[in-house]
Amino acid sequence: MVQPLHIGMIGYGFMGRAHSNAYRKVNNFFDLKYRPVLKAACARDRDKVKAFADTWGYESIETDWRKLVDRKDIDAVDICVPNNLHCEIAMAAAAAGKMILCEKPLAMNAGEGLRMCQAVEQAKVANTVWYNYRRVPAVTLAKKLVDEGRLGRIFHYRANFLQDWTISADLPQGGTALWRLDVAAAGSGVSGDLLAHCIDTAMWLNGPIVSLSAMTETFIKERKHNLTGKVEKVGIDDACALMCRFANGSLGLFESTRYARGHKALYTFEINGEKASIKWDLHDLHRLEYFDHRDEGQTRGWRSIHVTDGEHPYMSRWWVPGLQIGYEHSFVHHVADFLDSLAKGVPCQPDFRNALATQQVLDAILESAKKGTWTEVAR
Ligand code: SOE
Repeated sequence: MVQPLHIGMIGYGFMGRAHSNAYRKVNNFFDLKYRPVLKAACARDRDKVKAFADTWGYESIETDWRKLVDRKDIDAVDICVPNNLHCEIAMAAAAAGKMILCEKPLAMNAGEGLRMCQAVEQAKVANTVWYNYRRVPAVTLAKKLVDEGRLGRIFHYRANFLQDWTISADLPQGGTALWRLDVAAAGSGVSGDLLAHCIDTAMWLNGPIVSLSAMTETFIKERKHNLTGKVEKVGIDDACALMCRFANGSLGLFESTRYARGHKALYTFEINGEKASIKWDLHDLHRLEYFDHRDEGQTRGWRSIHVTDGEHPYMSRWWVPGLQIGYEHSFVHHVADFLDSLAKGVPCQPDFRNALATQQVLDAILESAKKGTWTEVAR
């Protein structure tokens, strides 16, 4: 018997849509013990949240997240609001005994993240953070190849997340659509928003980052604030360059920016090992490039693996070999894995504790950039 899992969604932006879509589709493609039921959507603007609820099929609405968290008919709370609300909502949800699915980054900083970990661990509620790129099949395949030891000793990890949507100085900061530019709501800029994805994937594939040196820049120093109507200082990092050491002795090089003209969401990573290398590109997300030095010399070269076969991660659930899936499916996979982890009674990674490690790296990045020094990552 499939059991219902009643979802309470807080927020209705881009991620509210991505997650709702995943909840609706997951049982059509995966055999699971649980089925998400879209019980309630919550946001301050009644008309907007009503329209969102109608579009995605939520049974009811709330305009105060505290009411949603207290509702007896909600099993799991999905936090899709700006970063400055993650901690307060998660603490209340854990205290109310709700499972929590929280958007990335986990929190504004590691201090908040730690409190969130303690709250869910004390309440013993299932929890996960939506670092969705782990569940793009080609990225999951990369993890499998690394874990099988095919790359041998790892020397280099290189990643970028490049965008260009904030170059205009006329773009305001703050408010519903542009909270990512407001340090009070976001905590940081590209480091927490984009680099966080790269760091999560990197530590999943290549282990902990132990020390680092980072450089950040805010290219546009002042922007009109949507909430006050005044021109205010910009407190976020517009761009970040990072070099670091991993615990396994490999070197990491990362860049994230919203000022790379022409790039909309170019997330790429490459890993170079003693025996083999792999690389991946979000713009071509169903492919994994693989070079194996053990191949016969004359035909040795980069293989472009079209990750669409039934034997590839998640792909047996979708179409026939050769037909690809996309960005939205990474969220469907995350929900499938979350529901499966509930059935098995195991954590769904990244859980809060795992995502805290990324938060600790993010804190070290901001500290290093501010002080201009090499920084150890606190654990
Ligand atoms: C920012 O533009 C953003 O939407 C991030 O917030 C997401 O996490 C990333 O996946 C795509 O870009």
